[in-house]
Amino acid sequence: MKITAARVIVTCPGRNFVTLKIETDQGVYGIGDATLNGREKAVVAYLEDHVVPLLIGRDASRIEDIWQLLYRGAYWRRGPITMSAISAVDVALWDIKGKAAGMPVYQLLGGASRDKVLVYGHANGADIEETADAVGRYIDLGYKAIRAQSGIPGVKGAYGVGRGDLYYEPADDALPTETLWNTSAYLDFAPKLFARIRDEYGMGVELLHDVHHRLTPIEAGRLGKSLEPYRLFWMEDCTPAENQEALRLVRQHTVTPLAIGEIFNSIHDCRQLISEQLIDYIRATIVHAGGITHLRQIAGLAALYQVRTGFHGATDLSPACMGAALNFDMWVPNFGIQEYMRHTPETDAVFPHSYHFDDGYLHLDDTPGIGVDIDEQLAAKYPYSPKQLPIARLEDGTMWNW
Ligand code: GCO
Ligand code: MG
Repeated sequence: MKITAARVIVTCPGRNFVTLKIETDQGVYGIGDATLNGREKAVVAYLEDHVVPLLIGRDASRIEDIWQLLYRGAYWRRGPITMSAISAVDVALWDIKGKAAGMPVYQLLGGASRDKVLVYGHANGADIEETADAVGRYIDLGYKAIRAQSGIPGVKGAYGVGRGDLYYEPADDALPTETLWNTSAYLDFAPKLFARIRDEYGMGVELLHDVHHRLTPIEAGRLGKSLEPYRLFWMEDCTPAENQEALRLVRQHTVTPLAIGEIFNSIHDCRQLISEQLIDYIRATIVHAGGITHLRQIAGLAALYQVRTGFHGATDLSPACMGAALNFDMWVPNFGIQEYMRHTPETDAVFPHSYHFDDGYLHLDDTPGIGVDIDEQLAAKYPYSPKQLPIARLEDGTMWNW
């Protein structure tokens, strides 16, 4: 089966998505997500200028060889742009292989290890009361696991406070929104938030929290310790994790489970975190970490150390990524949880998909491939629109981590 064409489709049904579509001489095609939030055009150029010309005429069934060609052959390894582009090719080829075999991708990986995929949703509010109410609404919707984020008194634009309840979206048009950060206010506030939520809803729901790279290791240790009474499922991205060793200090101070990795793009970003058991969940995901082919290696390493998967699944990862992730989640032995931020109805219409939410889980059917398509005519109605993620500064103006 020969690759005859590969095209990059950019669409903005509320937010930008980059999709690679690969066509073959047998009429079977596949799609893969290549969206890198706020830096979308860099991946478009990488794909169009440097990857697509290499694909034409190749055997679409040789997924591993094409992965190695794009990784080794570029000479310049790793990095989010390269790895997002490789991922898009990889997923599109798995999609093709599944369609050609008449099987969902999880069957090709080794078959289902579970019947359905546990997900967590995002409850957020401007203050503790609003956030507690939002948690209640997610419980009513059937969610078994809920991430809670709240506005913090004295912190303008705290991370995670959305503009809508079900459809949180942080990116803004053109220039980045400037937010403020205050670590002391946050460290005092966060335990009060979770005390309030546990007080109202008891221990029967899993609670998660995203620190979004804001703390130093010793601060993260303090936060984890202060949240222990509320038995979090995980505390996410407590420090920027370029320095993997730093997590040792956090571990020495808390038994709150740790999840890291949504901005990682290679196994080398998390090798030490995993092999020293410095984290409990690895969040690297299909679109930014080299596709199904590379995630299989990361998950295999993680399994040796009882680290489980918890893939990133924010709205800036397209339904094509979600379809690939869910197929992976159905198979991977050391599955933990899958993040699920609902896409808007406009996005769902551009990407018809076979997965659906019911009673706290996402469910897949037997649709061959990744189970997600793109409606190109509809996609064309939503042209690219420049977007930027917010930035954060301390009160004296110092740049901080958003
Ligand atoms: C998450 C993430 C997102 C990111 C976003 C950036 O845990 O879902 O932290 O909210 O901020 O994906 O593009
Ligand atoms: Mg996160």
